[in-house]
Amino acid sequence: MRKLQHKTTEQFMLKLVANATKYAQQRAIIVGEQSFTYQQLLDASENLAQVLLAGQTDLSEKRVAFIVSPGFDYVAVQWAIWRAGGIAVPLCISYPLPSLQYVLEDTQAEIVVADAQYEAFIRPLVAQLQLSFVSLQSKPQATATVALPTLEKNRRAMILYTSGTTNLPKGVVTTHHNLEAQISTLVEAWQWRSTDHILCVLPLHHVHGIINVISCALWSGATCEFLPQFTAEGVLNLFNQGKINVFMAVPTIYFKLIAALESLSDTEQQQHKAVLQAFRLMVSGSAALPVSVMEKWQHLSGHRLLERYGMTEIGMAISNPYTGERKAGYIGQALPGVEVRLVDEHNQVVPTGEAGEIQIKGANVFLEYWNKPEATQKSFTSDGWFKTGDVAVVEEGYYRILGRDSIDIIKSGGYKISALEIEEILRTHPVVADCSVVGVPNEEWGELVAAALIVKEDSFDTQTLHAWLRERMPAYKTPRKYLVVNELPRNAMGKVTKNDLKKLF
Ligand code: MLC
Ligand code: AMP
Repeated sequence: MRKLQHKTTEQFMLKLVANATKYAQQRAIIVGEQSFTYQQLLDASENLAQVLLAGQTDLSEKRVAFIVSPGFDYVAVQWAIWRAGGIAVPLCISYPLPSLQYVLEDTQAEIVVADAQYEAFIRPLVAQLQLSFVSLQSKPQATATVALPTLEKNRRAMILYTSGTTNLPKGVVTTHHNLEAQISTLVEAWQWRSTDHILCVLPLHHVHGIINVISCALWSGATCEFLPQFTAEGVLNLFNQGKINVFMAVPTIYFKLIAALESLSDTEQQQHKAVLQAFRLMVSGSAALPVSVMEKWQHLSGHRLLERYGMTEIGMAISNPYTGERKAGYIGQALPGVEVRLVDEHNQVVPTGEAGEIQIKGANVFLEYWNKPEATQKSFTSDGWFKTGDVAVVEEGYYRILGRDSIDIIKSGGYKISALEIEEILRTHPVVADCSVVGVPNEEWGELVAAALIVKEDSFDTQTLHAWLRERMPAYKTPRKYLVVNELPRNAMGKVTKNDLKKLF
């Protein structure tokens, strides 16, 4: 296990609660016609913390998984788990059951919380795994009240799953101290304020939505409005109400908003532009922002997007400046409190202007991969730098991403997808003799997942295969292109040469 740099008794949760108390009567959350104050959030999370504790004094890092629609209940459950001393494991609401089962088993979750929308779906799995279940539909009320536990800063707080260069996703463990560092650097750098009103359209099982959007907003006394299912029209309608002044999204979302705006008349476009120009901040990240998207967005909205770079393991690390030049095609400079260096294959810092792997140090960096000490150790240098696997260069003081170390990591719609994970599942299909998965460049999605297959039957059809895959993995991971081949391109060692394969698509 990695050695912690900090161990004090100052509490992240106490600060979060103190901030919320300061803004008690202000609106914290809006979903559709409903709105909730910070006081309601404090009350609901305290009640749920007591429900989870059920008379015990501390959940002592028990894993509590929750499948809850984006909105007030999601945040109330998240805060409740933290306040009760548990580890929050947010489940992806679009996962099929086998993917959820993997997360529940891998985290060794003991309690599952579900809202009305997901209760019937998840209950059989909860029963099969013999876990405790808390139904939000039944509006649970605490029967016993205990003093909420005192949490040291290095208490584990959250596990988020990330796909990588192994065939199964890994659980990234962040502590309360990590969360505070990840939030406060952004609050400072992007000048968050209590008058802000942000729209959340992102999924809530990844850092972009969880940290950058909801946690920064609620740390600052701002209002967070949810649009649980993204549509470009839905977003533009909410923008038009004139209250939202901060927005954060992945490049694919800006691409879709641009397409929606471009389909409107000139007059309508001008009306939208007048609204968008009044925003305080618009951020893009999770995948490379194409210069063309940045320029079109500037033309349509009058806004220069702020691009930043992050990762599940580190939160955000590098950002274009809030004030100062936001350079197209660049991710900016190190955020406050985050150390960044570029190194060669021997972990030696490269001279300025040369390409190297991005390595990160700071209180923002995660603690460990859950139950994977070897993977954790491999992802750090002997002197404690986290190895991101992303390659960059510094030009005129700004970092520019050049690519990734591994061809097996695909970024599509801002989601990180492991080619190996998809190949592993494909190989379990009775008709697939062999396969190889790659990401092919695509303007809208960044990359599209593409699978080359060697099949055992001529009558094979990809539609049936696609439906079969959909039962085993979330939609965003499923291949969008299939190609049946007689053989896969291989090198002298017999290894599939994925760069050659990409050319076939
Ligand atoms: C969905 N579709 C895709 C696709 N995903 N097609 C190609 N490639 C993909 N990856 C198709 C669906 O099959 C469907 O088509 C249609 O698009 C709509 O599907 P959907 O599921 O409703 O998609 P939509 O809601 O429009 O999703 C698009 C999106 C979503 C951009 C909103 O992908 C998203 O929320 N991305 C954000 C992911 C994120 O938060 N990443 C951050 C990770 S943290 P059809 O034909 O079936 O109707 C991280 C660190 C950091 O990266 O730095 O932030
Ligand atoms: P995830 O593991 O899902 O958190 O995704 C993290 C990865 O997203 C990083 O390692 C990068 O490869 C990529 N990423 C995040 N932000 C950017 C960006 N602004 N430009 C290019 N890639 C990015």
